[in-house]
Amino acid sequence: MAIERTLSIIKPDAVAKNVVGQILARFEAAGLKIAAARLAQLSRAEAEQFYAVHAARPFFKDLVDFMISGPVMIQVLEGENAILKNRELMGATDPKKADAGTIRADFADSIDANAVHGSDAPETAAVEIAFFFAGLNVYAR
Ligand code: IDP
Repeated sequence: MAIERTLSIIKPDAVAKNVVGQILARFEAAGLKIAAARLAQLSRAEAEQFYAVHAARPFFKDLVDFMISGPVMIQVLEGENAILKNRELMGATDPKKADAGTIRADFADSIDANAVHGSDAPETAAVEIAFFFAGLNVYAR
């Protein structure tokens, strides 16, 4: 099994609900280690660039508005199969379709306000980690 890193964001809805600790505890309980972390208020330009792949989608403006509506908690998770493991912990994009016991099933309200982001592949993980942690320490654990 490969040790991977993935980029995780606890979105503004979950930060506002004060469940950052509960979500981080799920990552830790699943064996994922926090290799870097910071709380941030994204600018519109940052959010637009981060989600540029969705720029042509009808929900793009709502997604950007939501992502800048309050602070987010951004972390690098490290561990065996971290990318897939994180996606499994998150659950489906639409919380109504997310499996019971997943973060989105337990903490998300809608497909717009869906509590967490997680990289979906090694290539996107590398780009997303560099986007938020360029020049900052990421610790091998
Ligand atoms: P993911 O976050 O599960 O990887 P993506 O398809 O990459 O899902 O979409 C990025 C984000 O865009 C989602 O987390 C969600 O917040 C938002 N989104 C995706 N599809 C829709 C939609 O059909 N309506 C509204 N928002 C959406």
